[in-house]
Amino acid sequence: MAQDWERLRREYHDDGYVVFENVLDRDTVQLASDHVEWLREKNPQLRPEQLHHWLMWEDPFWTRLVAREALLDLVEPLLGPNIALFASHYICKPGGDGLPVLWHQDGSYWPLEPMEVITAWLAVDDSTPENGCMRVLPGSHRGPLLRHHRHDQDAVLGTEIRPEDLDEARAVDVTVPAGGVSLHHPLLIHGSNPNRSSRRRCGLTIRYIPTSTRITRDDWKTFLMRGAAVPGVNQYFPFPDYDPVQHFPGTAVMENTPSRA
Ligand SMILES: O=C(O)CCC(=O)C(=O)O
Repeated sequence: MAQDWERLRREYHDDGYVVFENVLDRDTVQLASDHVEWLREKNPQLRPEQLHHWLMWEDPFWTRLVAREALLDLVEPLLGPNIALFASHYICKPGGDGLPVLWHQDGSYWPLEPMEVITAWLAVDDSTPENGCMRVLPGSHRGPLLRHHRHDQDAVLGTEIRPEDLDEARAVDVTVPAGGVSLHHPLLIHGSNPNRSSRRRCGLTIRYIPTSTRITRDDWKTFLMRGAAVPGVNQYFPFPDYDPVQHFPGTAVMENTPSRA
């Protein structure tokens, strides 16, 4: 679907985030939803908010999902034509039991030089205040990286910006219908409440970098999504082949669906 690139640039620049609806088609979103349940069954030892990128490295459905043209089209106006994947993580908050994400800035965690990266947050379910949608402090990406402290709460991340260090009254809810995407800046202060509803809230975080950004950890796998690699910066891995015995069966189905809604 044609998107409003001017709105994208303006809101991302001014507010540090922007929301687009109907980015992926219904069938692909349903496959992603089934994929999450498949992953949860395969990894019962993990909290469903912690379905992390190392599970993606050998997963042909996941690597192909994050390479959908409609997603890359959204980040290209901001990152340029040469795009790689840094990481991806399903944060799936089950109804009644989903953990919060305390206030943080992504840029405090990541092994990237420079910190040029954009998160695309794909709503696998309708994401609303009731089921713990993302909350952001608009414009906070134009401020500094704040101090993050360790805490002892049951939450998705182990550190937080303490509430007394920010103006929580300025927070806005980022409501995103299933199939929509919010983009956010690595310095944007954001988080989310626990899921107190009976409805699952699953989002897929996808962290895209320009190929000029170096991943400074050796034990990392990354994939080239679009355009060209910069020589000497990052090693890109081939997408894993699909094996119907060990992989999510929806992989074959998705390969036959259009990459743009
Ligand atoms: O899914 C959430 O609730 C939070 C997402 C988040 O913190 C992120 O994408 O950086």
